[in-house]
Amino acid sequence: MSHEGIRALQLEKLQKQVRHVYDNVAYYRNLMDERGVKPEDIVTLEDIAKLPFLSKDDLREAYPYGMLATDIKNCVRIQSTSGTTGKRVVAFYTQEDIEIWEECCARAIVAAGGTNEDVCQVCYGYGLFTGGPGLNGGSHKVGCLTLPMSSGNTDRQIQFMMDLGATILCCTPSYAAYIGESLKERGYKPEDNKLKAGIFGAEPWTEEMRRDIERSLGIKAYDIYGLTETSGPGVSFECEEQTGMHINEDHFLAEIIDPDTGEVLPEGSKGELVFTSLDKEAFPLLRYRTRDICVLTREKCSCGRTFVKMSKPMGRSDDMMIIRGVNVFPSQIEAVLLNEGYAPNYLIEVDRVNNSDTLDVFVEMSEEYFSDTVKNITKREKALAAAIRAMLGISPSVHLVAPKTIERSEGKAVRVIDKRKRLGINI
Ligand code: DLL
Repeated sequence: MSHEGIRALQLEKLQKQVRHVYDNVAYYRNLMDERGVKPEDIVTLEDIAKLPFLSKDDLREAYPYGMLATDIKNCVRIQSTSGTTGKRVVAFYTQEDIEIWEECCARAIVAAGGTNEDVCQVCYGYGLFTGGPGLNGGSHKVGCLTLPMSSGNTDRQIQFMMDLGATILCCTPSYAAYIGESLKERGYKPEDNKLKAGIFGAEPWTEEMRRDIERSLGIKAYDIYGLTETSGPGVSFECEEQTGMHINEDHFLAEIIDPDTGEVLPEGSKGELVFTSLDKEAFPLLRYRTRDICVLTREKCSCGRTFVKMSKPMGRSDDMMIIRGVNVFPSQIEAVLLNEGYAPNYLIEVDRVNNSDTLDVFVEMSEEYFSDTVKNITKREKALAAAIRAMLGISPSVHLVAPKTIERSEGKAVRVIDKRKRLGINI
């Protein structure tokens, strides 16, 4: 489709979508009314700037049903963000929403060379996380033989991969790297497997990591992006040029804004990515702030696709980290510490060792605990690690340290040291 054709389609869908949201979502209608904007004020695509933004905080406030734009009887599924046990983001889907989502994932598989002759091994997590269900549905739509493996149990992954001749692998890039290492440890060479492509996303990864994975598995590795709030993976995907991800613009309208002022920035600028879902029925978010920082480009792509391309996310405009594929806010860890009777003197250290993320939490003990036996301190560390695991869903290493040994700060406290930055990973 020509750029003009895409814009015309987007405007038509946007006008319909704004009306749908205004009529059905009281939360957003109030935001629009506060700004004095009505659905009929959207006359051109640029008029989208008149609409208010939505953020994760709005979704938390409206939890669980406040953003639902259709009757529950029309919804057939929910998916949810990883991580928090508090107010998660819960996204709702009608059957039509699922069809479109899976179509977007199918496009990603086709762009990676997938056809109905492929065997597609999906080892993203299944369940509430969108990765497994999204790529599973996309793989069905392409007509691939789908292996719904979910994550973990690497022995079984390798057995099925080799015995059934998987040709496409879908998982997080860190898990792909781990599978590569595990194959090598078991004496396999890259040419021993039948894989030709991998579709990897859900966390930041570098070009170096791409080359590593490509070498160790003997494949071409493609990036895929998405977030629960916009339905999941498949908002954008890489083609064979591997120079950014094409956004499915017939379903999502992308803007880049200045994260501080909210001002819409011209194409080519680096800023925060904002999405409007153009045809979702159940959970249609308008101007949703992703907090992902990136650049959009409309340069002609050799693959022939005309959809705009987004760069890999270059960081975030909030303090969310992605650790082993799980979204983690430092405030969640702090909440556990306070709950467990510790003072908020702590330091979180994140690193990536052998392609796997590590999470270390250093916490000061009170004078009273400090005089404890080593056995008791170890017991306390284990209990705290279990409490953090219960909150985040991933296990940290907890280190209780002597009182007053964590550096105090005079300004903003430095709570997080993300050593993955040395690898060029900005999370
Ligand atoms: O991670 C959806 C997904 C599943 C995408 C499988 C790709 C593959 P959430 O758990 O809601 O959804 O996390 C969304 O993850 O805002 C980004 O910060 C980050 N993210 C997702 N894909 C990429 C990627 C899924 N390819 C958040 N590169 C987003 C870098 C990514 N970061």
